[in-house]
Amino acid sequence: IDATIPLKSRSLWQKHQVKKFENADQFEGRFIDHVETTLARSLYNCDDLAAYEATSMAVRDNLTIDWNKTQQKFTTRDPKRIYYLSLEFLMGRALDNALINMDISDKNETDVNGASGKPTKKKEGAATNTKEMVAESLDELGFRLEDVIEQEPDAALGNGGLGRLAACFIDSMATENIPAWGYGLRYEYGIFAQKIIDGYQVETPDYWLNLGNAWEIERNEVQFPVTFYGYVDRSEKNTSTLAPSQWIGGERVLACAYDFPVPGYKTSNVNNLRLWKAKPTTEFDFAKFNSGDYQNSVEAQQRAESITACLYPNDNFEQGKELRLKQQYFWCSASLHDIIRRYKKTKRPWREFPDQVAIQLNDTHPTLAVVELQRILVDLEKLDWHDAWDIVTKTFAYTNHTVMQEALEKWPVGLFGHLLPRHLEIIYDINWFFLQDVAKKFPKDVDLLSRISIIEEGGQERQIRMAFLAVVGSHKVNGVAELHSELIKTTIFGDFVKFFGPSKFTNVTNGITPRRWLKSANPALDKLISETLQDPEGNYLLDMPALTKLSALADDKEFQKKWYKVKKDNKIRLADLIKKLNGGVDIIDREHIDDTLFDMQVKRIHEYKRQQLNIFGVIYRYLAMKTMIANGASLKEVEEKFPRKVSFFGGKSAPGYYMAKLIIKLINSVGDVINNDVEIGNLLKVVFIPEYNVSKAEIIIPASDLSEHISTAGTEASGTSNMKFAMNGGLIIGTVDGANVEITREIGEDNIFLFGNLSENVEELRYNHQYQETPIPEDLDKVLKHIEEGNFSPENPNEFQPIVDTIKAHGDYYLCSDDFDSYIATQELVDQVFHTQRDEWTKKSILSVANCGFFSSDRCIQEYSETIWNVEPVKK
Ligand code: CBF
Repeated sequence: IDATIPLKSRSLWQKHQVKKFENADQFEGRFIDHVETTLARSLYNCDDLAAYEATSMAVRDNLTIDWNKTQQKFTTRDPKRIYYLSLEFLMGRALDNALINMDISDKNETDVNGASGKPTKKKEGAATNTKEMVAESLDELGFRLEDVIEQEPDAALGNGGLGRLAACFIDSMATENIPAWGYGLRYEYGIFAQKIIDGYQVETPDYWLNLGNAWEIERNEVQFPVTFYGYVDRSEKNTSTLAPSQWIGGERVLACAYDFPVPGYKTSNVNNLRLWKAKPTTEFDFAKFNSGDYQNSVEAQQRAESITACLYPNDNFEQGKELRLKQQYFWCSASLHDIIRRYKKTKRPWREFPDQVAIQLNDTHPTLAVVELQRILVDLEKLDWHDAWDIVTKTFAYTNHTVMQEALEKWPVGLFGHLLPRHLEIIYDINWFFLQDVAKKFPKDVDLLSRISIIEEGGQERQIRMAFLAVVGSHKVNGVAELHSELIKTTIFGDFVKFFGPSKFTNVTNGITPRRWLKSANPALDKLISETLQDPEGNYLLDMPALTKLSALADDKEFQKKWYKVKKDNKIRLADLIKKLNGGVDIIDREHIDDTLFDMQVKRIHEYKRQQLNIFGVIYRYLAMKTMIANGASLKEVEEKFPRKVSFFGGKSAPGYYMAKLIIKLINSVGDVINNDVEIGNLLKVVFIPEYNVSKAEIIIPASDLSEHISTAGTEASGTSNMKFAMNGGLIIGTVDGANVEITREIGEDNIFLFGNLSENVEELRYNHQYQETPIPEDLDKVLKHIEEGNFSPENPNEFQPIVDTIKAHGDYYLCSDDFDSYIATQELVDQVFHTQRDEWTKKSILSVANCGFFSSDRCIQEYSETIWNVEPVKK
């Protein structure tokens, strides 16, 4: 259907063209409009929630206007586009971010698609800071912006690092003016909400859409049917799997698009995040209906919606459930059809597809897109197999996020072939051609073929190795930190390096968006930095390496004072949150907050991340303090040896991960004992913050003095919270793992506390544990014995035995025993610097911020654009 408005009607459209609000008065008008018409409320019943909704809709109106212009511009200019496929987007809240990003102070920017269609200049004298302007307006209207922002539920459509990385990347793609769209799923239930009951994690559903969602645009006009099951028609002449084949599907559902505008910082370009929701088709099963089975035919339709009902709550672990595979295909198929529909509008030939389209696979979850594109090209567009494959491999690139075996996706061929019979044939053919090439190149290496094959044989059932398929189907593969990118080349993809050569493999070290993780999360630090750099417009947030100028002030006493004041205020802000979460009871000793080290480990709970090592360290400290007291030391003397400290933990465990859940319980039980021990007073506290999510992180991270990134070397691909802490002036204690390595390089080894074994020693240490009894260091042994005696679980003394056993009886896979002594010694060094050389500490904190510009996700997007996607910014 050509829905274009005839020429004669266009002037009328232009006369009534919707305008963005550009000043307080216009915002207030929009706000009241939305309260009265969209929400059907009035000044007599407008509460904070209604104010949040009306504010968001007014802001969204502005974004939508810019979104339309941006998309029109891209259609006209037809640049190469990048599509970022991610099963997770851990967005957090949108309002504050939008207010910061849509700053309407870019007065000098030329607005290409102004009402007249001619370039126009933005009005002089427009408000300069949208957030302040909206805050003032809301105040006039009877609300506080902080309370209004608090009403928004987190969009928690992700598990952890991978999903949050995708959220940072789409922010940076918009900021960098890259023509980009994100594609994902619109889960009705994001990651579960975590309650802590009697110290145990209890999961409750997070129905985040309960109150509607002001940020999404439901696109009823964008729908694609997606097919599952069925069979491939091999009757008559249709015998070759390489020739166009007909897949007669069984079940059909509809993929419906929901769009989320993604504003960039200081640009009027607005990109798009398109999330799919599954709906039943309008086709009705008349056979069932006629046989009187109405109830069943309705139920079958309702089942369609279950595809996008729930995010799988696993991080770094793959479960192999059919519904998960259905989610993946549903999302890949809808996204590809949408991408192709857009491409076809350009009327370009297929061979130009990779010149116009780059698709990034965020982990192996979207690897089916490789197969689906090959199917579309061969079966529907009737391209020759090899021509199609050439297009496919030039289009895709793949980011690997882990080397851990349990996290690498594999699908049993039986389950896969039942759900996607034609795709299985295509995978076999891809593998067949690939293995022929391998055999040609390495005719004598017999084992190589089985090692490198996309199909794993030898187990109970053959499995499809999705990571191998992603490598074969992509033109570039990248890891997410230097160490990790080297490791993938020598471990999981070693054979592929041999076959394809090393140039296919590259590194793009992760990053984070400084708009959310500095300006929005830490307004006080942002203010101090802007003042110091004489940058009232906040331009440094687009050029983070400019922060190095702060280094010159690292020794300046006056500046250090201001710096420390920011940290202290953030610590108080966190103490307030903890008090609120604790039913109004203060755990943190505010009187001594200056002298109390806030030590944090907030991230998913996982044995490889070693929260257990951290809590063993806490127990060690506690026991040592108790021994001193028992030997007659005064509290003052104890404090000299073990200065004041609060150990914060936060994070979710996958619901089915027994050991991680037990670690949460141990942390809480240790907290119960220590926090109630009057003998040690307030010298040590342990706080587990329930329901760690993006909006809590925004309060927790700026308050940190020290944060722990202590994974077994070689296990954490990158980590991104390490960057967030460094960017907020928190120091790091960490292992030589993931991005800690580059953080050290950037900020200097004097400004980070590294400890532990290196990744190159891990294999040998593990081997030794397997064949010899694990030697337990004396101090760790005391800790483990204390746990085994039931001191933290008097009613069930054996409760934590499984944790102890992982070390004593099961080979200590995560090497806690090997790193314990060095961890404790490094913690002692931390204590010493924090308590006796505070100026030194503050200096390190300033230098961390000054030198962490490299970790802006803008730099990542520049690197991806130049070295992998070959896309260019489209600015004005
Ligand atoms: O690359 C982003 C993050 O991804 C993970 O969270 C993942 O899910 N595999 C890794 O564990 C992190 O190290 C990494 O920073």
